[in-house]
Amino acid sequence: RIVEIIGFPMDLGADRRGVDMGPSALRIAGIEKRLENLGYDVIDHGDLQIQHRAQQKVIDTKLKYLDEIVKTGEVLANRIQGVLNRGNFPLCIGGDHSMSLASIAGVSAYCRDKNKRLGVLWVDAHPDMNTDQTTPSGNIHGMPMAASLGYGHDKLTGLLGFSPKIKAENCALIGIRSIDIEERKTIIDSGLEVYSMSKIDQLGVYNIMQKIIDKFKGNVDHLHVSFDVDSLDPRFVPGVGTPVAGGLSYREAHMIMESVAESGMMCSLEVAEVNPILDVQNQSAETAVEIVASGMGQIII
Ligand code: DIR
Ligand code: MN
Ligand code: MN
Ligand code: MN
Repeated sequence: RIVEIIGFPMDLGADRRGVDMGPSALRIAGIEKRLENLGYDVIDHGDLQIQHRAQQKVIDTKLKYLDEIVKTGEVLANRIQGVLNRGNFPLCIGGDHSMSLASIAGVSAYCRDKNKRLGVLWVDAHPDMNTDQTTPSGNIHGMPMAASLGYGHDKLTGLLGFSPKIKAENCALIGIRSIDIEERKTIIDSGLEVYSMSKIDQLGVYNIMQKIIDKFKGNVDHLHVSFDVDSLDPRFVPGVGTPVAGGLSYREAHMIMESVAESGMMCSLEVAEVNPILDVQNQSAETAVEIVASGMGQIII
């Protein structure tokens, strides 16, 4: 099986600087070798070109850097479609989570062509369900889940010319512990299944993942996993722009991805929000690489 890595050094979707170095940090942490050790052939395409902040103006403070995010997002979406059409596995490495608008658009376009039902597992401290109407920050990395479901600004929901990209009933969110007040209304309206940290405390990650996978098994042909590394507790992953206490333990994060691997359903994966500037000795990227390996089938014994 061939894994094609696409780096998306996007930092226009969030306020804290440095997340554009995420793809480099993941490569330095040995992502390619790790996958090769699991038996994959790996093609690393390097990074897509994204204009720097210094070359941009903030035009709309409710949707900061909208045009460049949409423009580069379309490029990424097309590239992912290409990987899937070749029969290969796309692994997108970010970059802030606004990347997901594009990756999900690309995967969704592919699924539409091939008549496959798309499911999304969203692992994150945040549901990323803001719209231009509800955002407290104007940062597009807080909006990709909403946009994929058809909520928000036309330019975000309309990527590749169709909307919505996913159905709420085919999505599950896990690790959630930071929801904005207005954002909550959109979540309730959508009917999304949200497994908060509190639910994880009650039921345990293993049981929740069995439930999620069971549901996907009957309804989904292509599972896309979007992994925001701030889902982990900041003790393990300090290198993130928006750390939130009370996150996934190291083992809980692995358990999520081991369950995904065991299901055999994952057909595309992305890792977002690694920020080496805020990190200690690249440990966040190293942890992210280990988690990717778990998702791609690495098991101890
Ligand atoms: C916050 C932060 N909800 C916002 N979102 C983050 O700005 O919309 N998502 N950090 O990963
Ligand atoms: Mn190689
Ligand atoms: Mn996120
Ligand atoms: Mn997050």
